[in-house]
Amino acid sequence: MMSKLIRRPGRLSVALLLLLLSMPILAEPASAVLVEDGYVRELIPGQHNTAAFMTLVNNTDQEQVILAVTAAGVERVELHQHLHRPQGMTMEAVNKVTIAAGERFEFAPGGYHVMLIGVKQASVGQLLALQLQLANGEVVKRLLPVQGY
Ligand SMILES: [Cu+2]
Repeated sequence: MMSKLIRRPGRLSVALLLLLLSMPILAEPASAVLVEDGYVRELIPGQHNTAAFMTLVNNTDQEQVILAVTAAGVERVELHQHLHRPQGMTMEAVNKVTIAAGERFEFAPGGYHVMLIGVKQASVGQLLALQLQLANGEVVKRLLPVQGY
């Protein structure tokens, strides 16, 4: 009985955190592009590069284009894709990402990812502020949680 009472506040604060994370979307007029399930992979000690993953949802009936991404405390952000080459897996920068009308675009391990280069700090539990610059002029801002491997 005691342990249940102790665990409960933890669950409540997770629910509260999720609610707070989802609030910017509810409070602002709907963006042309929505970010779902976003996270940043924790920085391996001694390394300075990592990646962010998420699903982008085109909320409009027109094609949407991501031109650039910036992140707080990160020197350079690039849009990357993984490629299978004879010499093995390699990654390459792309200058934009296009999401067809009403479609979804996934940044996922082994595929497209948001490459974070020169990251000051990214440890589990931290939130990283990411900004997506759309071709329509809109800037989509999102706080992404840092997750472990
Ligand atoms: Cu990369």
